[in-house]
Amino acid sequence: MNRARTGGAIALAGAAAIAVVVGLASSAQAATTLGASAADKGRYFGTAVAAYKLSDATYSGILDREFNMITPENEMKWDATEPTQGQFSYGSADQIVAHANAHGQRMRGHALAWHSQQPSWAQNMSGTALRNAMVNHITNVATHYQGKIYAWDVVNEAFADGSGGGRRDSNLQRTGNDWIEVAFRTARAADPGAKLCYNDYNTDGQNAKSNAVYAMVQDFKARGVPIDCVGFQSHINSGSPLPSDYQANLQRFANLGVDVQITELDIAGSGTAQASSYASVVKACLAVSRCTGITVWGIRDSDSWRSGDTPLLFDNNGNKKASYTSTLDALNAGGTSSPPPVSTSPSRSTSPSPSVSPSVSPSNPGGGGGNGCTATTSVNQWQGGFVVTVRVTAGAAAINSWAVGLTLPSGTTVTSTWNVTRSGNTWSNVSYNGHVNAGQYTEFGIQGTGTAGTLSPTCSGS
Ligand code: 9MR
Repeated sequence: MNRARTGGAIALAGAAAIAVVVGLASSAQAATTLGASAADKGRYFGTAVAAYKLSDATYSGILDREFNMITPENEMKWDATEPTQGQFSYGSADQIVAHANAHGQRMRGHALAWHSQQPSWAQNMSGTALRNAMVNHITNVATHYQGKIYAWDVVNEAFADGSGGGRRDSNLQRTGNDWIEVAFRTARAADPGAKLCYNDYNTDGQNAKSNAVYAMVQDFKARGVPIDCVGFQSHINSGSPLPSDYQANLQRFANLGVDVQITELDIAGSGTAQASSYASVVKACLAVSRCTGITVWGIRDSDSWRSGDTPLLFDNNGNKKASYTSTLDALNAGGTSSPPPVSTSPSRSTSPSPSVSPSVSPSNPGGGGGNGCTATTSVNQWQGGFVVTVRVTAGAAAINSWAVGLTLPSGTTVTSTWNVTRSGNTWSNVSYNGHVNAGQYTEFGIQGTGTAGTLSPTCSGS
């Protein structure tokens, strides 16, 4: 039924011997699995995986043949990993990570902070208690998987649907608008090598919701909040069709200086219509150099969260559908652009002076003067905790190292820092951010408990 072969394979069957030889030679060059073909383009092809299905030989057979990236479908969510406050449970997620390690697959982590699938103890929390619980959760989970995750969905689905273009109301949102950037800073501190993504649905074309996400990413990049990638879930159906500006939307985010990834692709339908939509998504990703990979949200139609829509690439028996063939063909047809070189180090925050000034407050005037640099601080304060972002701006000449004098008030405790080394009240550059060009800046961060108050940083550079 769905075992239709490509035109090339059909041609092989009826061809003369010499043509068979030629045909074999060319088909040996085209990759025959999704993962291998994506890898030829410097990208990955992944799937969501449920730990309890790994013992199903058909399921794991397809997984290990076709896919080189895995997202746990539910096993890394808050309810699964911290069912009781402070007691972490990693069994099912660890099982998936072990499978990935054994089969050369990489991992996308999903998801550290989300309004949904919270354990009941967190659902019942608010304010400082919830904020601190979120930070503790992210710190523990990202630390447990430190070095094992290619990219984390740090925050999932934080924006509202519809034309309003604002944040979704949730218990996390009510802890303060800065909850998203605190989540990203916390994740960066725990696993500096993981790419940190914001992930959402109905953001696949330009609309009020994706515009709001775009503005957030732009703001984060301007202020040095660590964000590396944006995930576009791409759950496509008749109520949420594939937008005509899908590629353009990916591109405009990429132009902000983040990777883009298609994170939960499924397309309701069947036959050639579905197959053609899958090919369109693949082509769009290949055409955007910072689109680093595609993940489908399950393997067989029967594995889908909405199996009635038959939205995946394999039928219930594990046979390849027409959509599989169109996807592989589109991958093999290839893009002309490749993604940027893979880097395991965190993105640097050194960048030209932004036109956007920090929107957090208070922002203290520069301190120090002299010796080539000034330091300013922006404080995000919530009840019981804070993040201080310190900006080091070079003067009229470039500097190769810097040290900021900054004393935090008594009663505060530093819980994490990023992009800096500390010795008492002196905060110095790390290897990758000592050099700052004239008039430009780099930023580092300090997270802690207590009240940061008004800070008076000094700066010396050389
Ligand atoms: O596929 C997941 C399903 O098994 C869960 O029951 C559901 C619970 O919320 O979450 C599904 O995955 C969702 C993903 O985590 C976030 N984006 C939407 C996905 C489909 O609902």
